[in-house]
Amino acid sequence: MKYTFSKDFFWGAATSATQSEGRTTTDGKGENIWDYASKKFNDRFYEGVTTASTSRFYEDYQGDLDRLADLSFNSFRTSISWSRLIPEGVGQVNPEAVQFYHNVLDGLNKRGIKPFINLYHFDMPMKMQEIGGFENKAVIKAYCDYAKTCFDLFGDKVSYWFTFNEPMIPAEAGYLHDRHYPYIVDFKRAAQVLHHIVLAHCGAVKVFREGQYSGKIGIIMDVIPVYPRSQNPADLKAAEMADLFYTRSLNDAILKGHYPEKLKVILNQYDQMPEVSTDDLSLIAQTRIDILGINYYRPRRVKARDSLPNTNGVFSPEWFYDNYEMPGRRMNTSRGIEIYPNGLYDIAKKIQNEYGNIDWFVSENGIGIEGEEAFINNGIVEDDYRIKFLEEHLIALHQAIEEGSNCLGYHMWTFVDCWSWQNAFKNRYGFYRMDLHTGKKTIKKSGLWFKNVILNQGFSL
Ligand code: BGP
Repeated sequence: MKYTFSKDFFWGAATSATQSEGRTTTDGKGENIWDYASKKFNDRFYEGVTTASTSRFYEDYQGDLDRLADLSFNSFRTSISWSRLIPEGVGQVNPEAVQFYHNVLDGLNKRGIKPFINLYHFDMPMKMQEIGGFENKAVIKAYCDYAKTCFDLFGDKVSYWFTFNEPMIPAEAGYLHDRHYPYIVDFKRAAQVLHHIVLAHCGAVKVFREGQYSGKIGIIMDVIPVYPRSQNPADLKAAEMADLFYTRSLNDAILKGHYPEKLKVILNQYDQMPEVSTDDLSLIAQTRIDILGINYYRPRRVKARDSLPNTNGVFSPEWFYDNYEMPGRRMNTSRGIEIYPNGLYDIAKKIQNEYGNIDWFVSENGIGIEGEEAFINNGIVEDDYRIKFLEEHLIALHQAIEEGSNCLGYHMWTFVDCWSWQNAFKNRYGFYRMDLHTGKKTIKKSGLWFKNVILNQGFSL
């Protein structure tokens, strides 16, 4: 069986500024929440590795761009670091950062690799966090000004812009689930942050449209498909609630222009409604994106709760469902998540049927494995598990495309092993292995396999 993708299909990989460039100290970069938290709350990070030790993209970008070209990528996503470009979050622009991003963009374009540029990948400048981060409306304004600065500076070199990566995460992980700084646990504040991120997204799109910049603008979202344990009404209800809180809340706002009515009712009932004005709602209603990126790693399986929630505790979407460990599920034990390739097909169908079949692409998909050195043979990581993972996900995607999904490309997470938000270098995701001691980057078997897929516009099985 041959799986062929269109000639202009986007093939590439994604990374982010904080995870690849890292904290550098002599070039005018301001601190962001990760630079701060990985030092101050060092024990929350695997082996205490901070943002100072990443994959050295800042120093080695020319080498990395050559590596991308070696893989025959035609596109590549990274993000601009807000705190590198504007160290205080507002005001003075850092000339060294301007030069650096020009060099990166020129280097990509020169190699025929389309830059997909994201403006925010979890990396709030510390100065902005000190005044409340996205809880404070002034930070929305600062973000929109930063977006305009990026469009003005780099607009003629970028054809695809993205306002945010996984906008749910800074709200959910930073204000409810204690995973990201500022480690606040308070649903209503998380909801306020999420709403303000939606407004920041809308504001940046507005700036982009008004400035008549060339290219397209979109957002990268994490749409975890929800599967109920069974067709029992209680399980179906649990799935509906998980979907409502974690997917439809954001997706409907971004893709349909309004929040789900049912969510408002529940939030009011539990006194968890954030401040939302009619002006906010009309801005959301007017905002449309050109392209959607979808990050997919795992499904979400749920069931009806086995016990009553502690209603004296913190309000949480988990009051309405339990996570379900399906017997027989395939696990990536390094990260503790299920592998379910068909989820990608289901996402594609959802976009096709519920969200107007908008142009989209897989903006992240990948498998992080602990202890990959065990698979090194003759100096190369023989990551057959990653090749299998890719094949299975691409087959699911191919089927959806055959059935009319407007999927324009596939980006893998990631091209060189990189630092991760809590796990630092525990799980490796790259097409290239990074030796943490020497900094040497060596292609893995999956990188060679992927290059062949690109050259052949697909693969046979
Ligand atoms: C995504 C993020 C990436 C990346 C990836 C892998 O959600 O957008 O930045 O980190 O997940 O996850 P992790 O690094 O937690 O293993």
